[in-house]
Amino acid sequence: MKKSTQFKHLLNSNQVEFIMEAHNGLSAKIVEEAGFKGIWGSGLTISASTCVRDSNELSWTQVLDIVEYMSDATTIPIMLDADTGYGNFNNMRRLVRKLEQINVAAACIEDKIFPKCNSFINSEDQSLAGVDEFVGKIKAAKDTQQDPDFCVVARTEAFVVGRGLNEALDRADAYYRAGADAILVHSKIATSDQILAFMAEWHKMCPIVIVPTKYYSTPTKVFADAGISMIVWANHLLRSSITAMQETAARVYREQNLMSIEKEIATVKEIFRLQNDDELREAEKRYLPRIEASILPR
Ligand code: SPV
Ligand code: MG
Repeated sequence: MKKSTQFKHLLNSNQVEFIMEAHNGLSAKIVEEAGFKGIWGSGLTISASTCVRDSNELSWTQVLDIVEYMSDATTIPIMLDADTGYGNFNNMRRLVRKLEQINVAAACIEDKIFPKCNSFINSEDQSLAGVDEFVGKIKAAKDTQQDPDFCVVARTEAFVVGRGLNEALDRADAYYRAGADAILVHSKIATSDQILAFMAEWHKMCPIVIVPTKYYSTPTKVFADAGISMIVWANHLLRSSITAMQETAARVYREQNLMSIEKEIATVKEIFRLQNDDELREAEKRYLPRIEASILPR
């Protein structure tokens, strides 16, 4: 099944679905091998993995170079966190064309202003895009896609910048009417109160996606009962790898040998497996001419 179709089915399934963050080809493959049915191409973790800020410091083509490796390494769909669409409606159209070419299933765009800033940094000072401008961007994306199953997920940052429930609902409603396949409602508070208040009023017009990074202590069943369609675990592979790398670097620096670390880390053989090295060995047997002993110089 096409990746876009897989993703559309996930969004519209009658149970809550989960997608996990990845930030390069390797982490994307690890997400798939863990059993996840989809990948969140996180703006935060893709930028952090290059050690630049989540403020559109990477150009959109640099982001897509990374996402293409993620797409090539996996068979499950990717939803790219495409920030604001990297510009206006016209940049959005070009983005959709390129995402389809590299087999990315969905783009999530947020109603902020380019260059965006991460939702957890000085968010009360951040501005929202005008509703009309953002609606035009959604329509432009939907009109551009060639594959009918490519999904555009519209994210509202109304709660994040300190606006209330009514504005979140009004924006979600406008984005849904503009053709968004789902709405991502973001919240940065430590409880799920804003999300649950939103769900109580939303009446299931289209699927709702959430990112419970800050309200992680809410049991998943609460979200399922509230009718949430998709949960994004947005940054947890990058965060766990940071901890692991810091511990390994510190220990090897301190101990000046590899003795204590060796048994706790992935083997080199495991790297080869993830790179699918066996396939190359098999292909060599098929395609690489053998150097016959008879033609070797004496
Ligand atoms: C991301 O993963 O880049 C997101 C989610 O947009 S958040 O960091 O919570 O804004
Ligand atoms: Mg982001």
